[in-house]
Amino acid sequence: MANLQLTIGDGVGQIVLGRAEALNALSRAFCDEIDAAVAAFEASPEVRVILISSALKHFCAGADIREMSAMTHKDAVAEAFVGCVKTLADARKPVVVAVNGLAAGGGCELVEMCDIVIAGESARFCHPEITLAAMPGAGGTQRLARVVGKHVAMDLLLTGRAMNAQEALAAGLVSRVVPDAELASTALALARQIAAFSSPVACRIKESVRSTQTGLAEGLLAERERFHRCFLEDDFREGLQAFMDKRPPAFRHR
Ligand code: CO8
Repeated sequence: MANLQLTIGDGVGQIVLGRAEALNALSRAFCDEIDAAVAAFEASPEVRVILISSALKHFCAGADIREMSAMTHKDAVAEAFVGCVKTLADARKPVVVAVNGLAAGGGCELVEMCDIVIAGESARFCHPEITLAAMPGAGGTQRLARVVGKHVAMDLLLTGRAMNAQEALAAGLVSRVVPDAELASTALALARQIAAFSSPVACRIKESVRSTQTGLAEGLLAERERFHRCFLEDDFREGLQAFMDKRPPAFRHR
């Protein structure tokens, strides 16, 4: 299977994630592919709404931990590394995401960058970065806290626990929950509905709603700098190694 399936129809540009060997883990190359697809759909006059979904049993297992284990602090700073896609959050066109199974870490941040979140009943959302002695670097502390509020965000970010679809709906992270069997059809019908409205108006509504998020850009920069500090810490190396060794980590708190 190719890593991405891209189709355009009825004004909807669909991106189906299918990096099967690592449950859609966001390697740099995979992120580049997704970013290029978003950029192409943003530029295409045939696309008025972007729809993202997964072809696998999970939505996305987050940043690619194996790839990251070789990265130094200097590398991370030099490439402004965030363990997630970079262009999606700035898309002008509305983005609908259909989530099945787990959206973890960078996978959850990818969801948080989208505009309307349709969850199948199997969907679960988590930020397990802390279990690796890491923290989110692509908006997880910023967009999540703005959506679900400080106390729910802290519960998720400081424990790494997963929220199920109903809990995520109640918390405001998800727009609608549907049976898994209806996930694809519901998300596509919704994307087509929006695509049938005037595109400049839909884009201006999105722009206007986004403008309520004052201070986000500054928060994202500060988060990224804090995230990069993890690469200097022993516990982070231990967290990544423990994941790859399939054993619990032994943190030394430094
Ligand atoms: N990166 C790389 N490979 C992965 C990842 C990942 N995030 N997740 C799964 N894989 C690989 C597994 O190693 C496995 O490979 P192999 O067959 O060669 O051993 C394959 O995908 C299938 O995975 P599992 O056998 O574990 O499948 P399960 O169905 O049993 O479990 C889970 C699925 C629950 C998703 C499980 O794989 C898991 O917990 N994955 C890790 C999730 C995670 O912690 N993600 C967050 C990463 S941190 C992040 O995204 C934010 C950025 C911070 C970056 C700094 C730290 C890296």
